[in-house]
Amino acid sequence: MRETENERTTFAEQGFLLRHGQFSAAEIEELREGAKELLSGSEERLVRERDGVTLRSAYGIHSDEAVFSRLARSARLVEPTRGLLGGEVYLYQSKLNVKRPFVGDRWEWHQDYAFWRAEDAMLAPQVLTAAVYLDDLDEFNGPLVVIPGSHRQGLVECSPRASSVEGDELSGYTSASLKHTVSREQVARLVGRGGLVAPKGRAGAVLFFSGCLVHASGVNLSPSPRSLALYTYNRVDNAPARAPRRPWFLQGRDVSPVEPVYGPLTGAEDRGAGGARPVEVGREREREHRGS
Ligand SMILES: O=C(O)CCC(=O)C(=O)O
Repeated sequence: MRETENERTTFAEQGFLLRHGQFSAAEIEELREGAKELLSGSEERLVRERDGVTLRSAYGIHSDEAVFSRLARSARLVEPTRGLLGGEVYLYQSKLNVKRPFVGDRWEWHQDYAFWRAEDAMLAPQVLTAAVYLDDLDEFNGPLVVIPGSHRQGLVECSPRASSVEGDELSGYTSASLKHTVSREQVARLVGRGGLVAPKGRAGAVLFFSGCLVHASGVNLSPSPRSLALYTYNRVDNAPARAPRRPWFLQGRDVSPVEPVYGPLTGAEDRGAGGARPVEVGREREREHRGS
């Protein structure tokens, strides 16, 4: 489960690492069932496409559904993450991104760390995201597309866009019109050096990618759905010092190290270890955020 030296080198050089077959068909089935619940959950944390109807994302998924809570602590995500980042980690953000057949929209070229630095004052890019493939990702259904090695440039300059929807600050972090994007000139320059890769894989694969990796994804042209569960882990010693300004589901509050849970996500095996317990801190913070 822990990363090999080869994998560490790949991640350091390329900024991403794809592991196939990390979750079984039964586990993926349970996650897909759980995803249906998430997408009918708290409206405050659901994002829709520009048509205002089609679902795009659900945020704070570790706090809602037991199986997504167990996934956040699965050793299959946490162990390699600790190894790749070189220290204890805490959960910074979690979300489910869905691209519906034919209508799932793009994500513009960006670096995640640009958001976390500008909006949350995160100290350094000691942060990565583990994207769990809940569907097969191919060239047709809007896979992530990355520029290998682009993370080694650090933050690429970008000018923040004003809120894309008047009075809706969150849309700049979650919609198809992002606040911090990488310019076409910069993308062209970086692609000239590193090329483009769409890490394709079957449901059950996991893509680990650096907070500084330049990435994007296109629309879903196909009749197949495309869903990703994304968990962002930050190194504990890299937690922002400033009091959080964004809601808990964009910037995690609980900076205690995630204890990895071993065993399958399904069944009772890992529940004795607290595996089925939703992460309560999220809910407490939600109440706090709402002032109730
Ligand atoms: O779901 C996608 O295709 C892209 C997600 C993404 O770029 C992100 O979460 O930073």
